[in-house]
Amino acid sequence: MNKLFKYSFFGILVLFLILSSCGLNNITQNSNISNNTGSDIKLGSLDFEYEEGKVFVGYENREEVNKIVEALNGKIAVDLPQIKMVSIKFNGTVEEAYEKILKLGLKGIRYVEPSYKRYIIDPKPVDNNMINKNNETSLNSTNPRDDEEFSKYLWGLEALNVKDVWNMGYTGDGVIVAVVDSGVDGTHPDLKGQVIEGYRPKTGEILPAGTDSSFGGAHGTHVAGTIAASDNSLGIIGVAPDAKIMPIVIFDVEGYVGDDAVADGIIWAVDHGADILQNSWGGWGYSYTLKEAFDYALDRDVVVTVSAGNDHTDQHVHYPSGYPGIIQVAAVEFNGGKYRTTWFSNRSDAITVGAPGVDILSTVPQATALGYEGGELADSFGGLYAFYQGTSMACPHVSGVVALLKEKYPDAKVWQIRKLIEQGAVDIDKDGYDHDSGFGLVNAKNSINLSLPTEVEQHLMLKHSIVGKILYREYL
Ligand SMILES: [Ca+2]
Ligand SMILES: [Ca+2]
Repeated sequence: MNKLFKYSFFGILVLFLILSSCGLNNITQNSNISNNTGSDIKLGSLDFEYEEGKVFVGYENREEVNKIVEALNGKIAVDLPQIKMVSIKFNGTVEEAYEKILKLGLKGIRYVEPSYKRYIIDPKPVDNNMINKNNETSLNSTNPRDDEEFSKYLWGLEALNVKDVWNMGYTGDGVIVAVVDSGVDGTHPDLKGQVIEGYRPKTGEILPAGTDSSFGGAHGTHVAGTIAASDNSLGIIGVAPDAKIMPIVIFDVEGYVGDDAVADGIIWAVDHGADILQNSWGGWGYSYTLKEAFDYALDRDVVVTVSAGNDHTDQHVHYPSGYPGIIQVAAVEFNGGKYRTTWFSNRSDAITVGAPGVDILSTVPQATALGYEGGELADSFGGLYAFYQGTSMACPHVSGVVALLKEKYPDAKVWQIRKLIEQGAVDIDKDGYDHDSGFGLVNAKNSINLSLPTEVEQHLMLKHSIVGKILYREYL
């Protein structure tokens, strides 16, 4: 897809979003369903891509759910009492289901919504000229890139000032990062010992430590390497080389598993000790189910990082990046002697910081792994590596920095970690906070040297949501 086409495409998409936002306060309008039954059930918008034959029901009163199952002649697929949600499979359209449910006149049902489609944020094609430029340019000779086999390619580590933090003794030891993605090849020589037990919500399967779970492709393995590739002189080194990776497979063999299964995966990760949830994926359509699953994590001091997306748009309706309380990451390049946000990175007033997202070398699945998609370099033990770029590659740099901070401050609240990330960032692009890079380029050294904020500031987050309300929410 060439650039011009891409810009035109997103122009049309933005226009579509503006048009479709006309009825935001009554999200049922566009689907010609009138919620005039006196019911206060919130209905998810049908203006975005979703799956037929499935609805998610959020409840206060579990008994009422059975009436819905009966009316739809359906079956419960996923049942998550932790967030008071069930998903129901049935024969028919979601629009028909909405009508049937509203007719029941139920009390104690909070919301009914469709199963929206979401996608891995695809890496952008890498321009080989850019690789050479970034490899050869000395960003700052006082910030070396370590001495792994391919350290010369790891410009992101230098941009983050991360080696100084390792020298202070912080390497992510004892911190668990859940990589909510396409699975991870735990058999890769540079991820050996780094991948702990994970979860596959599609099948309910526990994934043993050190195994290959790259069911949905190479993406998750690349993300995992940026966070925690091993300090073993082979290949590359992660931002937090002593952190551990917990794979949560939400892009499985047949693609996205659905917001209900993702919620199951998030709850599993939180209940099994994850300190950070790393998310380089997203899509349109505000989901209450997904929102409440992430809140389940945030309320338990689990930090959530999400990539902003590669669509170049200035928007607020991309989820999970649009949910309050998360750390949203833009992609930064080093170009023309300075750091700046890349052309493809999404813009919005919800960007937290930018991080290296161009020409990022990281681990990819071995030829024997499920997610094998080829690679460009091999280490001396045959481990494969490839250059990817995108906000998907920027986000794990921030997850790595968060892992270093969590080692220093294991009991920190989510809002405190977020503050450290924001306050330590180096201002780039327009002066001060801006819609491209947020607070600027993330910097591990600056952030680790800050003391933990001790008082909750009255700093409220401005967030727009697809339900037409401007949500203010204090930092969790
Ligand atoms: Ca290594
Ligand atoms: Ca700025």
